[in-house]
Formats: sequence, structure tokens, C-alpha cells
Amino acid sequence: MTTLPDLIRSQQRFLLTGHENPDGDCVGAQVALSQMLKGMGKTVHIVNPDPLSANFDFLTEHTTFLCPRNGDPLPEFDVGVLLDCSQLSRVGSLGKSIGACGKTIAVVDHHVGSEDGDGSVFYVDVTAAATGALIRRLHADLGIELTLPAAEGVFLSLVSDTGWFRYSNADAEVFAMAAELVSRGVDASRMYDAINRRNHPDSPRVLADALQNSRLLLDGELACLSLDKAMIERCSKADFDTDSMMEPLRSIEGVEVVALLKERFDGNVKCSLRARDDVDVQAIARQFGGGGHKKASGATMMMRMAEAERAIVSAVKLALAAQHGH
Ligand SMILES: [Mn+2]
Repeated sequence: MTTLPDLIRSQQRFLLTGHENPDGDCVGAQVALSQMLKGMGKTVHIVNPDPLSANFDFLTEHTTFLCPRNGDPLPEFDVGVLLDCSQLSRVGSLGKSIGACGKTIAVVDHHVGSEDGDGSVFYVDVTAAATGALIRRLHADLGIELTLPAAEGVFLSLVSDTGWFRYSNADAEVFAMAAELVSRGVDASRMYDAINRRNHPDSPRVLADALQNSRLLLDGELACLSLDKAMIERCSKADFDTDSMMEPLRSIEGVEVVALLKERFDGNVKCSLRARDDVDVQAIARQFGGGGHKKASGATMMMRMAEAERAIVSAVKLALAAQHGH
């Protein structure tokens, strides 16, 4: 069975991609891997199903992110690499185009179930804190030094998926890597500013108005926030990261699970779940066709908002009851 290092050594043209609405882990891993491949003299293109969030503008100084529209031809490639997801269906319509090329697909991912993904070559570890951590390991496997942009990419991955080292996945590997990356020149404080201190002047009002709709349910163990289309529209106009709205709810004492439900334009609901302790939100998301990690998961729910709210409340209720042992 071919390993990813062998595949990289033997092939020349690489197409890197990832999931819809690429997050910091996804794009950080893309930057780090593209730096590595370019350093080896390979041809690399990064294509994503959605444009980069403005928070990641600082990466575009050294890296080009393509976002081909429906029907645009893809750059030629020998190997497609799925980063931070393992299924072409997570890559939207772009995933279909990539799959239709019939080329080798490699998966680099840390989500539950990624070992059963759409690739034929896997570099996966569900215990890894971030996909970027896997790209750091890949550098070591191939004996490649990290460039500064690669180090910044890995660092972005680590801070994105550990919530700047607050979550329980911030393990010894994460801190060891972070120390190494900072010693290679990564400026953590400058990166924090570049990502997080560039909100729109409307953002405090948008956040305040959105949080008005938050509710504490199930004896205060579930915090639920639903955003309708109008609020989603306001958020996107202010370029506000809706996932960050879960943080104030997570900080309430006694809250075990936070659910963020976002109404999509087609009327279905995108649900994000976060757990504080022992509730397995990956198992809950899976009930609705989604997945992720034990403490951070999501699903697209093919139902209206009111129905989605009821479904999430009853699923969390069952999970809490199981946890409480009755
Ligand atoms: Mn990730």
C-alpha cells in the first residue's frame, strides 16, 4: 500500500483542496503542504470550494488560493489531496469535478471516520489536534525543513482547532510544535491580531442582537442559538464569524453542550455543536448525517429551523441522560 511520503516523492503535480467554508486548520495545512511541495520542486495548486475568509488575507501575500466557479477547468494534476476532510462530497461541486478526473486522491485528516474516506492513500490520525499537525509530521517524515510561511500555516492550524490552546485537544504535541514554530519566527501575537482584531464596526451590535436569541435549555446544560436568514445576512455583511458566537455561551457555568443553528438559503439548517466534557457531539451530529470530533462537530440538517431545534434538543437530552446514568 502506497504511503503519502512515497506518493509525494514519485509524483509531480498536486492539487490541494479541503472542505466548504475553509477554516484556519484547512487553509493553514494547505499553505504548509504547498510550501513543502514547492520546496521539493513540485507543481502545486490550491483550489477551494469557497473563497478565503478575509481573516486569512495575510496568507495571500505568499500563497494563491483558487476558487474555480462551476464549469471552470481545474489545473492539471496527478494527485488530489483532501485536507481536513476525507470525502469529496464535503468539497461541494468542486469535489465532483476533482473526482471526475480519475486521479489518485490522498486524504490528510483528523476527523472521526477519515480512514474510510474517498482516497486511496491516507495520512490520517483522529488523535491529532489539527490537520496542520499532520503536515508538520509529514515534513519530518520527508526530512524537509519548514519555511517561515509553512511554520505560520501549521501554527494557524494549531490555534484554529485548539481555540488558541484552550481546548482539550491542546496536547503535548501541540505545545511542542508551537514552541518550535515560534522559534522558527512565527509571531503569535501578530497572527492573533491579523486574524481576530479586524472586525467590522457593526460587529458588536450584530453579536449583541444575535445573542438575544440564545436560550438555556435542559436545566441549563444546553445553550442553543438559532440564526435566521436575516441574521445570517447581517453577519455576512459585517463579515462576522458566526462560530465565534458560541464562545460566550460556552462560558456559562453548567453548560455542557452549545448548539448553533444557522438557517441556510435553501431553508435547511447548518448545525454546529460543541461539548464541554463528556457528551459526544460527534455521535449526535452523525444522527443527522454530519460528524467531526467528539467535542466539536457539525451537520447539515435537511429540515426547517423549528424541527431542527426540536431534534437537537431531544438528541442532546438523550445524550445528557446517558451521561448522567439514567
Ligand atoms: Mn481540523
